[in-house]
Amino acid sequence: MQEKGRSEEEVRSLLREARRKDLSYASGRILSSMCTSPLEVASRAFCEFLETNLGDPGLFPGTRELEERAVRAIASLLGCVEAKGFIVSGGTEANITALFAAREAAKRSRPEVVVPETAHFSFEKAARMLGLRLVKARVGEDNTVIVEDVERRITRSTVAIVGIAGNTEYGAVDNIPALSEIAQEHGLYLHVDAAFGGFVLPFLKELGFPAREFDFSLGGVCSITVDPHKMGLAPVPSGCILFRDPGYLELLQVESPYLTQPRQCTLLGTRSGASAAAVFAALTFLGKEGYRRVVKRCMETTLYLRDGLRSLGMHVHEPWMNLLVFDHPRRREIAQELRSRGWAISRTRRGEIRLVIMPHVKREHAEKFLSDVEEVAEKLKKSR
Ligand code: 0PR
Repeated sequence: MQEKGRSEEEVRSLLREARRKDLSYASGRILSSMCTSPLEVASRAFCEFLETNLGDPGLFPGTRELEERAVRAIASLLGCVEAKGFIVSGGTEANITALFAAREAAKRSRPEVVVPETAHFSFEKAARMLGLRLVKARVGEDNTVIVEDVERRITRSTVAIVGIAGNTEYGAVDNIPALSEIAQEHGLYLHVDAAFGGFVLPFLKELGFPAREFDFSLGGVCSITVDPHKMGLAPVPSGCILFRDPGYLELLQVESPYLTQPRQCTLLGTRSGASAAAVFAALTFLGKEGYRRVVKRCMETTLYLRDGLRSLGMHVHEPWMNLLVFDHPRRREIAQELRSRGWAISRTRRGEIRLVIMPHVKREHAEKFLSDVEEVAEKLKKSR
């Protein structure tokens, strides 16, 4: 660290310089991210609550109330108003919290958890931290977990099974109703990772798209991860973990006698009240109607891209939500060319090209993307 501080102007100029190197969602060129520009009202809320700390909620009872209201709103969206939980830092923390609770509840000497092989890498982190053996169940052609394979892998050591409502690579939604039945039959904990799908699926259904059940309306679902900093349009960091039975929270409790609350259940100690305020602001500003509109627009753009890419000869997987995966024999060169033209795209583990159509991806960006794909495909044809 340098000895003397610099002027605010100098500091700000250094910050601007760094920021210029970043990509921006507003450019419409980020097609690889599950995050997006947060709503203005949520960003403002975030800034206004910067100093608040929900690790010591007695000092910030107003902010704590906003967290409770945000949690209640998400719980009611996901089929159980009574579900309890927290606004956390994101999907990773939420998934770790859920598996922590499941492990504490089951008390097995060599605990195992069965996850779809498509599970996000946060489960790998959770398993390593919690001393859980991660047992991977196979997925079928549609990229959803094969339910019979999950059941086959259950042993006396299993403490939880996991289903994904919107998996990271394909947006595919596991057969959560079947997993719920299995969980109930075996008396097992079922966690649903709806980090991405939680703010999409409830609205898809209302918009008339086919959408599988995934939430607390299914009796076997014990906890759900959902990320406001993905399709909830809240700033990073904001995730949410919900438990149907508040008893699970008690299992996570440690004593914090010198704080304004004598017990704490979250993984983090000092934690952002700004996230809670921002999530509350986003939910309250948009309401269900607002989210439905956002999802509708994303789906229109997704289907527009699907049709456009198909007409250009790409093999496009039928989208489950606003996430599109396509393939072509020369996919590696196509991806490379598109990247060199400034598109941020990602690839699945199998090598297909993956696009996440977040709200910052507008129709005009989709049009430009398709015209670039067309040019790239033409160019490749000639270079054959
Ligand atoms: N569960 C699922 C289904 C996810 O897709 C993700 C993240 C997580 C859990 C973990 O959430 P956090 O990253 O909030 O802890 N999915 C994205 C991914 O890994 C995250 C992401 C977001 C990646 C923005 C890139 C990016 O630019 O692909």
